[in-house]
Amino acid sequence: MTAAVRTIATQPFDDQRAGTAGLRKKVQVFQQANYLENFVQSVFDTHPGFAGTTLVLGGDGRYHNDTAIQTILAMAAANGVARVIVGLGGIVSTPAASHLIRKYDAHGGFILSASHNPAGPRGDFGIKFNIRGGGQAASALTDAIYARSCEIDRYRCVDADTIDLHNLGTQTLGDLTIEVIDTTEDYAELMESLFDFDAIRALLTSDFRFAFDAMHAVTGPYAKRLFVERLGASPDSVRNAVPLPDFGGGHPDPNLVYAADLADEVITRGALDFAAASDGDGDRNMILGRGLFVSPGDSLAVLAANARLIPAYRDGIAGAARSMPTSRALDAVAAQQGFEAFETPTGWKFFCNLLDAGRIAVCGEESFGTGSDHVREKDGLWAVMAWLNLLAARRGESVADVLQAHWKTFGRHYYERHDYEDLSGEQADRVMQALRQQLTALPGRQFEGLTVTVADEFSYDDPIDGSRAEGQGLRVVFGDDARIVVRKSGTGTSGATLRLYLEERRSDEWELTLPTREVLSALASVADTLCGLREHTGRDAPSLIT
Ligand code: G16
Repeated sequence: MTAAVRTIATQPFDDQRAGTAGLRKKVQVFQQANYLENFVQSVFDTHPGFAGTTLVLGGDGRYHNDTAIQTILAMAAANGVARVIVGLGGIVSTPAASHLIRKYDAHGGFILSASHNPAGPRGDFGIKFNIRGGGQAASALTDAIYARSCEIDRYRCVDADTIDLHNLGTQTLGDLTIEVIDTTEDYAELMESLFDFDAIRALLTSDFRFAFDAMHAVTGPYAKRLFVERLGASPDSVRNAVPLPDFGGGHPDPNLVYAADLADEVITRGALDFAAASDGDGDRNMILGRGLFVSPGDSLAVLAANARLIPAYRDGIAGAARSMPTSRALDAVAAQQGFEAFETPTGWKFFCNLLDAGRIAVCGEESFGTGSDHVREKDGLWAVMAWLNLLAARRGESVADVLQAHWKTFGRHYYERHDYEDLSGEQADRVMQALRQQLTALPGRQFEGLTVTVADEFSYDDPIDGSRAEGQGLRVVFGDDARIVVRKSGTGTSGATLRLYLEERRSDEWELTLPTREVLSALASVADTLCGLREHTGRDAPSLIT
């Protein structure tokens, strides 16, 4: 049955430019009349070829997820989409959405999430559009969508009753077919095609003490399906497994601050052999081993170095990539093992061309993101599975054993990120400017026994499509020994967040297990001297250190 298409007049909003990963705003912003509609119609208007194709739709289950899905379904029907695949309950993790787009050859997908940001009526909401192939829209497309959103004067929708998202099956809305599917099944199958399930099952059903914390966000159902149903882990090993609209009032950012209880259990009390957590939309991961935290940069380097232990990479990897602020632990592995290493700007979208071209197989970021060429998003559960596969293959070795052997071979890159949150835009700009104006004078100068070899503003020329991204962060490099990086976050929803990244490499054996804070304190002082952090922010300390 054809549903009548209505054309609704609207006025543009001037703030729909995508950040590092889509459009993220307070829920109240998205609740304004026509706000979501304008953005979605701008995508339909800008990106050709939706008519008669498939779209993937879902989100991390946060507050406003259901309402937004109903709106997008009514608009998809009016814009000629033939089929929308929606996750049961409207829930699809970001990596699972990327997989579904690839598996069902969809023209693209809308992923509704503000990642790890808190949820609820006063929390954050977000939307991003992923293209055919599963990757995030590249900057050229997000710029075009933004330009369209600045001039939009109408959107299309059909009148529709509420679509039932809570039962599996097929419904129609005009000429649109809506399929509600259980995406955990597709995702578990994908994992089974990559990893040694028998070996991981043997590990998880032994006396190995394991826990995964879904933080009341999207990964709960996926983790239950994988670890408990497929791999035999005990049901209580998956914690906080029910996705809640407000994430249980928590902050589902898997790091030592927001997953402090788990960290205490594993690091301080040594009560588990291995534990992990994921974030709101399931793309981030934190890895913990008995007595220690695995920094995201180390995790990426260890997985790249041990990739051959994973069935999907048994022949080795062609290359790997990290974002510029991510520690150079990966580069040390690439240099020794002879694979290509790439340094890209912050934002997973910059990995996608390299993944599509087969130039890299694994990639990762300091912001707790790790992934591979199996999808075009970072994938929290993939990282957990990769570590479990590694530990199963190196049976008898603990996470600490694996890390110590790694550092002995490649050196250790001590690493910290200091976030200054809720600054004014001017405060953040003053810090950036203080450093920027010294860049040309820095090479050759010495600080705390370290000599500056390079000081610049990072730009990136994509080797696949030739596009150029400029202004991607300031970096002061002290050869292979250390680095200071400063940039402004592109994911916040209030004020400006400044990120300071500190990295120092040590390779003598006695220096491999020092407290990170101790190693990096001199470098932090150098950064303060160079950027005038205290002076320009008026803060004595960062808001958050990860
Ligand atoms: C997003 C991006 C990541 C980026 C992170 C932090 O992750 O996908 O590539 O590293 O934000 O970005 P920024 O430093 O600009 O705030 P997520 O997990 O928030 O979608």
